[in-house]
Amino acid sequence: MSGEGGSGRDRLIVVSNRLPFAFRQDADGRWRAEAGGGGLVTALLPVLRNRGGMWIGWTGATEEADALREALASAGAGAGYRLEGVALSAEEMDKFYLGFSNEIIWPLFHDLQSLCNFDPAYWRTYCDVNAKYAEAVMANAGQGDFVWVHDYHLMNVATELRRRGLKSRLGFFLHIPFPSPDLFMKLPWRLTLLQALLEFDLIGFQTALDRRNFVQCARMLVKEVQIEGRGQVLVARLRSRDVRIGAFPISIDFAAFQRGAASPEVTDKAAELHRLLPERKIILGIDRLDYTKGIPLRLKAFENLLERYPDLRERVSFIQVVVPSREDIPEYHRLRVEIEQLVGHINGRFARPGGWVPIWYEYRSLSRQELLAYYRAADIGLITPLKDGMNLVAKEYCTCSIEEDCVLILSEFAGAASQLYRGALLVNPYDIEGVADTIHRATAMHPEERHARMRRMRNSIREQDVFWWVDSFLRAAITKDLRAFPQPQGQPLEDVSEYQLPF
Ligand code: GDG
Repeated sequence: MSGEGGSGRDRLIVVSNRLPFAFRQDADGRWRAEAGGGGLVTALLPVLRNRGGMWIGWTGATEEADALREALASAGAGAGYRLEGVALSAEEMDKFYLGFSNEIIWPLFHDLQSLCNFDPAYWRTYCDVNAKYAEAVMANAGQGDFVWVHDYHLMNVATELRRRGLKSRLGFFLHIPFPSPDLFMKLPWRLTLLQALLEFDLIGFQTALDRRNFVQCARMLVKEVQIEGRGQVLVARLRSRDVRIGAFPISIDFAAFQRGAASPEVTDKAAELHRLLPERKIILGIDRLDYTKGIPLRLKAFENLLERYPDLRERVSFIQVVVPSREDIPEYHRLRVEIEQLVGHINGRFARPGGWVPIWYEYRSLSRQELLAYYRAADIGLITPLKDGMNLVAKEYCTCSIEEDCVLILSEFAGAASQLYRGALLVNPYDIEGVADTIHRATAMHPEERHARMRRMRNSIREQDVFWWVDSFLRAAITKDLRAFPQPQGQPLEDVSEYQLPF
């Protein structure tokens, strides 16, 4: 089967929870594909097209109709690679996606153990669903193909593939953080899950800190494991085989974002925002609705700023965009109510009749053009997650600030901090007064310092864009000599024993 649909060489098979298209049914019963234009798709597209490849994932539907299969085939033909749908029932979605993935792994891996619901039924469905994805790979992969599995929904796929006898090389990338041993040890299925990850040939993390956490858990739980090496990719030696373990900070298509931000439409929209908010420093927060993003604490920090620095009243406007996400989960609904109450409270407290309203709040998804205009217009990017795998909004904000005349305030607990720490003002998102003081400092920063900091960050994102990320992951999987992998620039050189926070 190797080479089918491609150039005859070994193919890349990408496996992720969802396909990069959302399939929706029209009133007349026809399925329509909407491309989800995320950075991952853009980055993988050239490789999928050149090597020939396939993307396996859930279609977004709970049925397997012939009409849906046709829509998959035609969307794939248009995209230049094949799409293979995995069908999930409503119950599977409930226990595998909402349950195990989002009520256990998501909060635990973001250090929020109190939000976990360790229901044993979730684990069983998680394994069954991972087996379904593995079946879809088995039906399509040839022995020479490289299978690249993405994210926390699918950590058990390699176990299921090996059980079925697949010999292909298997890679895995975790988009979210990997927790410290203290937290990981709470997971009732910790050993099985860790061994499942070690069935891959290459495991990729966002940062050296995530990788260090994983290595420590492996050392605690798997007696025979020996970790060797320095630099970006380490080797875990097990009895019968080696597993590579790397840190690969994900990134964005720098050139595309920069080009978009410089377009006349975006330039006009950004100028319009400044016209609407004359003489104001614009502070911007953009997040998916999620309790990991730290939105309520950020609002409290902004309130604290207005309280303690009254001279900034009427001189700053805080635009907070919250993008709807996982709305059917009660925890997320409660979070939305909390955010909206806080916004109402702060605006009620400080707004001037007929004049200044401190927080401009939007609960919706922005078009790409609007998103770029907001980035371009903002004087201060305020990105304060409690914990985040990387946080691409931070990188996109810097990239779109083409005048390099603005400031990024970034949580130390975002993966992006390990790359951007030499340019961003780093904050502890739990420190309400500290964040308020940092916003104050950003409003008063000298233009020369603003430029120097922004330039440093933009250069680093330009050098390590999303194409660099794909390339370094795939090279780490196939290269013989790992000495070709020095630590990426801007990140601390370390081996596992001497890791320190970079700031
Ligand atoms: C997970 C990890 C990791 C946001 N608002 C709008 C919009 N966006 C786009 C942004 C950005 C993406 O969504 C959000 O990416 P983040 O990285 O910030 O966060 P997560 O969604 O939590 O992603 C994260 C990431 O995976 C990749 O590995 O960095 O840590 O949690 O690209 O541009 N796009 C549009 N309108 C919006 O209103 N069009």
